[in-house]
Amino acid sequence: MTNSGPDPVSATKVAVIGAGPAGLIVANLLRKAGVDCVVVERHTRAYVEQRPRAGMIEHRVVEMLRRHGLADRLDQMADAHTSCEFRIDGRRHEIDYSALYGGRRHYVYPQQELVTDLVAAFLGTGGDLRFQAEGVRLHDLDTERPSVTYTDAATGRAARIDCDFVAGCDGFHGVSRASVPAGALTEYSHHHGINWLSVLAAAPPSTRSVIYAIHPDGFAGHMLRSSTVSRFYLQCPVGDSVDNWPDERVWAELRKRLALRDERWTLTEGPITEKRMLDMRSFVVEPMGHGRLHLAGDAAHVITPVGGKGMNLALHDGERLAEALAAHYAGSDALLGAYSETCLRRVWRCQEFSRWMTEMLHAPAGEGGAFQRRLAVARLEHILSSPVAAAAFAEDYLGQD
Ligand code: RFL
Repeated sequence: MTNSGPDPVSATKVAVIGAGPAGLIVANLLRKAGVDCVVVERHTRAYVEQRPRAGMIEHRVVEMLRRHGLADRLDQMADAHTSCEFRIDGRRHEIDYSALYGGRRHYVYPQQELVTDLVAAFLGTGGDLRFQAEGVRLHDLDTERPSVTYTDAATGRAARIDCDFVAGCDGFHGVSRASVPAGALTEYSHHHGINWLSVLAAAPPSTRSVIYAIHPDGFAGHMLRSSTVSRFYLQCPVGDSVDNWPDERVWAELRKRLALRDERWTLTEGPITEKRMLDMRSFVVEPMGHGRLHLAGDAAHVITPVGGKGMNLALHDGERLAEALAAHYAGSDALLGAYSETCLRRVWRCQEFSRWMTEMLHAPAGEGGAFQRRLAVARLEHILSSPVAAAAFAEDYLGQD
């Protein structure tokens, strides 16, 4: 993109909406396959490269990034993880999931670092990525030559991109899914009946592996991001607000819910840099596209952070979509025809796993939740005592090949 902005009218094969993990993997892989594409992104480059979100990348996804030469910095910076810890009633139980699933590992690498790498890789090979594209609209999706219009916020100029396909990778609130005619898609949604307070802190991790704590006052999670930053989660009632959670209350509640009964363990605290109330809901749309529009990532499905699957699904969709579009230009539409079904199979598997894990980790506080808490503990004890159950957990948690 130049300072004078893009040409008012341009043509490409694939217009990619959104420069998140899904859109950027589609764009990078299409470029590698020699398929011309243009990416339009609503925000600035600095914004997308600094937006903290996910942090756990599956082994399979890292291998895909390596295959395409997109994992150099990840390989230098990411920590590989092989186990996680559950805390119930103040006692810790470690699961060495890697040993249970062929030595596969998780990689802790913040989402914004991956986005930074994928933006650099795309632009570095001359890719056309247009930031600050305001008012994006999709047209003629039912025809063989759809188009995308927007206004370049930096110059105020209107622009149009004519294309063969649109890859809708603009997240849950994007314009792509909303552009599909009413009734063409079936939506499935579920609210899990809890909220999570999500906290990002400039605090070194107090653990070597992720901690999931089941406590009578609610779930608490300690996630890893880097040597200087940690993410924490606290279960809250639906309708709760960030305003009810001053920093002192956050730390007090984390100390209480994560505490160990018979061991010394200290929670390292630090300045809180982000606090958000997460509405714990799941959503899937079927099929993942309409006409010449194909949806990928959060544009087609959202999943709670339980199990760390959202970004991994977005990258999986993106890989499948790029591969299918490349095959189309090589003369075969079989992969494109199967795209939605292929992705949805993994999406529903992950939704089921995430829901299962949500039920295990949460129970309503107080007397009403006592029965469910016992079920949650029984479920966890099953994984901890049965090698078969533990192996099934490991396969889902690490991501099926
Ligand atoms: P994204 O990342 O939302 O990117 C969409 C991009 O599209 C742009 N956009 C538009 N551009 C043009 N025109 C429009 N009208 C547009 N509307 C939107 C946006 O600016 C953005 O750049 O979607 P994508 O690529 O599908 O990626 C999905 C992932 O970001 C998401 O699933 C994960 O972050 C979910 N998630 C986690 N996933 C994991 O795999 N592991 C984790 O540990 C994990 N932790 C998390 C998470 C999500 C969280 N939040 C904030 C929802 C933790 C949190 C707190």
